[in-house]
Amino acid sequence: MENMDPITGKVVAITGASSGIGEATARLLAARGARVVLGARRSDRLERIAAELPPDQVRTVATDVTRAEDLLRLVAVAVDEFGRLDVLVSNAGVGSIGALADGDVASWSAMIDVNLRGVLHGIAAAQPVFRRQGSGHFVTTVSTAGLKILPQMGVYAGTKNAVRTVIEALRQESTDGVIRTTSVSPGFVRTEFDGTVTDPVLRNQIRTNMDTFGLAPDAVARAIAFAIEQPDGVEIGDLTIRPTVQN
Ligand code: NJP
Repeated sequence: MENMDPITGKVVAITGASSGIGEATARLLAARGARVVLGARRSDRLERIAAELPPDQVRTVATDVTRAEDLLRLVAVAVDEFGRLDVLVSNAGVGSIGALADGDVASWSAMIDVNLRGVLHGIAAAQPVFRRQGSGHFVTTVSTAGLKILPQMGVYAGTKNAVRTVIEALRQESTDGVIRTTSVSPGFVRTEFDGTVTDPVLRNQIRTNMDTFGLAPDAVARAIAFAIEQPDGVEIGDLTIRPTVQN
């Protein structure tokens, strides 16, 4: 149909859809006619968001990305309910930020499980579906923390840059035109992300930055939509979206 929004009708599964960037992305894509499958652990939040979207365009799936089987279920719900999966937005992430001297091995491991293993679980779950369909798009939220390395953010940035590396390999393994990949690097965005920072001083600093100059989550959602709305043959590989005043 002429003039139809290229996002209309797409089936998009989103992890970390219960707040922040994931929620904003779900709302924006649904408003543009996409069918969205929302994944996160907080089902109550997912249900509240879903209740505000057209019922025929939304499904929710309780999803812990550290569990490979949960990603399989998220993808299966998209295929069972909407007939296919066009895009997986792997957006769930935590920020256990702190000095390496803290030696907080438990928090590092938990963060690796979400930020890196969680993305791998999504690739493993969605890639067979994308290949069967002959098309599919992985959009992954990484971070400007991986572009400009800062103290206290080493392990967090490490998880995000590990993901960036995996996505680049996936891109090179997929130059047959079936799979598109996009890495999205946000700077400070006003979300609940500070909630996962354990160190109270760092948490306050990050909250202050977010509240002072952080972007609205919708700014990142619009960048994600830009990558998704491109024709199949056009891959937007990397997008960096930061507040103009962020150093
Ligand atoms: O933060 P927040 P953002 N399984 O806390 C989910 C990156 N980023 O929107 O499970 C499944 O509002 C959690 O859901 P729930 C950041 O690294 C941000 O800012 O219900 N989901 C929630 O929906 C992350 O990758 C900034 O608790 C899990 C979501 O993740 C992405 O942006 C800067 C989960 C987090 O939403 C979205 O974060 C930057 C699990 N095990 C990168 N654990 C920034 N905000 O400034 C967590 O460079 N979630």
